[in-house]
Amino acid sequence: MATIFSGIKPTGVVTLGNYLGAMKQFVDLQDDNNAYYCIVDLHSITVQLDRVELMNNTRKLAALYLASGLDPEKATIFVQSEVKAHAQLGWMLTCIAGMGELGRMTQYKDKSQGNENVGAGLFVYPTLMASDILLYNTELVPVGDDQKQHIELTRDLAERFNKRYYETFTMPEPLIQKEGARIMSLTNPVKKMSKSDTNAKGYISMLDEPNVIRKKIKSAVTDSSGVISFDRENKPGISNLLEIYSLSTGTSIDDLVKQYENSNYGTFKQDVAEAVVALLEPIQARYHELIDSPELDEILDAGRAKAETVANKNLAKIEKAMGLSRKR
Ligand code: AQP
Repeated sequence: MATIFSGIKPTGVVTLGNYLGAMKQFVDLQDDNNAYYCIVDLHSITVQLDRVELMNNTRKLAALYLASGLDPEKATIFVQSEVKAHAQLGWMLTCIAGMGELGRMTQYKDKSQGNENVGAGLFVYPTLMASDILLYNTELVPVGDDQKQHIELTRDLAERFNKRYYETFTMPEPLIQKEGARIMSLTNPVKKMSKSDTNAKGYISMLDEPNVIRKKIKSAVTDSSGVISFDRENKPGISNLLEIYSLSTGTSIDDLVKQYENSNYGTFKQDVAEAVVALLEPIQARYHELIDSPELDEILDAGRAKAETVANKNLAKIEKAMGLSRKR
């Protein structure tokens, strides 16, 4: 049994990429582990968001966590900003992080590109993520592979803290799946699918209506060879659809390639779309039952209380290790 922590930013409605790369694993891991799954709203304010939209997104994400199969009896589900220790430890870790190492984070480089007024929050984001993870003595962090560099930084900060002060932190390891670790944009399959993409055709939201899903997959960018085979470099669009299809149905990519040997892209895309619709329809039905229910608030309140107890206890130890306590 390992301690697990992971989170998703409520910057928009979660995508099929977030689900296949992260959330699906969350569900598989909740049975035999001590799992914490967070809605990391403090991370989402690193970009400017409308306040009401953010509140709605937070609630939607909580409902989608549950609708996807997360069970509050097994996992602790909570909102990051409600457990104040995250921000406190985030500041303490910011003070031991270097400008150079933060500047090397590819996500920061990508998101700040060409923007001179980029927010300072985006720059220090990885120290808050380190705080989320280290606060619970986390051993495993299930993430998509875009987050690998941030986990490495978390380990560096933990090691630095342990050497400089006391042996305080557990070293976390990333848990990245072989398949689904990077679902790509439907309009530009060399770029990852993102919920904040300004072009909604690039992503499938977990709440897209079946006909919207069909349309988006039908217009997904592919190539002109007409052959259905897996080759990420030369056929990124078809390879991405094969991966989505495989993860949505549990059929291996090799079997799908054999099955579609003599098919055209039109038939293949239609079947991919139906597989995604079949995957998301039951999740959406459960989501609609939960979104306005008092049960959702009760679950989040209980999750906050549970997370807070562990986080506050650990924060007191970490503060003491750093000298943030009065000499009596
Ligand atoms: N395209 C993806 N394929 C596989 N996994 C993905 N993840 C994100 N996109 C993909 C994984 O989802 C988890 C939650 O991510 P996040 O919301 O905290 O941040 P993100 O990685 O920046 O996700 P987005 O959708 O791209 O958000 P925006 O557009 O707001 O920046 C993580 O485990 C991530 O790896």
